[in-house]
Amino acid sequence: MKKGLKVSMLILLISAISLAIIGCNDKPILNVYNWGDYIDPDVIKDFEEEFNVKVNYNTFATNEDMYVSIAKGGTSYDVAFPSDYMIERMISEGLLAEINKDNIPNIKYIGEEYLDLDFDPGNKYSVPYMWGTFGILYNKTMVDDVVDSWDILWNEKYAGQILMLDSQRDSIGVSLKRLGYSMNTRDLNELEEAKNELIKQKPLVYAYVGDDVKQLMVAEEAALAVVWSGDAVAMMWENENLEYVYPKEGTNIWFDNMVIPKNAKNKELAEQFINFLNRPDIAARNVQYIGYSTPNVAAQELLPEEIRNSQVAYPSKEILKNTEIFRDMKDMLSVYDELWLEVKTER
Ligand code: N2P
Repeated sequence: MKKGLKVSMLILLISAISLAIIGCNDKPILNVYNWGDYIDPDVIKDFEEEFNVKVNYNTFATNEDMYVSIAKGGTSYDVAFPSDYMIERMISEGLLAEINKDNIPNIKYIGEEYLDLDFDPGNKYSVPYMWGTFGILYNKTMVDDVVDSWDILWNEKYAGQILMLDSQRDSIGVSLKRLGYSMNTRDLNELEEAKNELIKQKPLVYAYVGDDVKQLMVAEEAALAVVWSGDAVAMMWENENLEYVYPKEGTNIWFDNMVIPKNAKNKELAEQFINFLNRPDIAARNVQYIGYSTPNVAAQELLPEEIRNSQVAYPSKEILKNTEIFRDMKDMLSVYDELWLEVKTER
């Protein structure tokens, strides 16, 4: 074969292969950034099929990790799922795009108590996804004291059997609440005291955990853990010795909403995804998979009675009265950051 012919055949072959590759990949891509263990994978598949798109799904473990990737990272995400105080911060730093509600008609299914909250008045930048509390999950066969106070997490009897959340606002919040202080305190003496208590507690702590809390508690490798309510529900499905308690000193209530970062590449598709997740049948299915509490009233009605009536997922007004929502600490943020760093690096 002549050299010229060979070269043109090679070019032809390369173009055919590239065309085939492009052909498979020409679907619009939605970049999603969510907490680990926080969606039913089939819900993503259904969205991909129904909208003929590809979802790139990435996960994070804490609000702070998510913030760093979005504020400083190179990846542009189309949808992310921060909590209340972090949404407040991202709005104030101009990191979020305004959401076009015309593309989210399913927002009508959200209960009004989950809308128009202080961290995002008018829901200009965020649409509710899940909400919950955190509390103490304990194993009834491993703990013989009454569990009704954060104090039990400082009881030496349970040394090596206590799990704390590897999440700064949550763990600092536990320590502050136990001392009778606000989880949003700006008082340096209170913060110092909370820090010293966390350092004092450290030898009793088996580990600071994220999603691995589930495996450890279900396998009965620890007796007591600070957990988010939805994870408590999911763990109680797996092990009937587990019980969730709202400590009497009070706890945190949180709201995880969906947002669109300002540098999103596919804003309209992001809005379609947010709308899809608020379709009552989809939201109900998702909740039954992950265990968390939905703000979608129409979805709540589709849930089996044992979930709908669960005090863990849907606590009474009485319990909710004794909860506090995290606020963005703004100028005090570095104090909280430094405090947590000291706790984590203390030996
Ligand atoms: C799920 C994480 C839940 C987030 N693994 C609590 N805000």
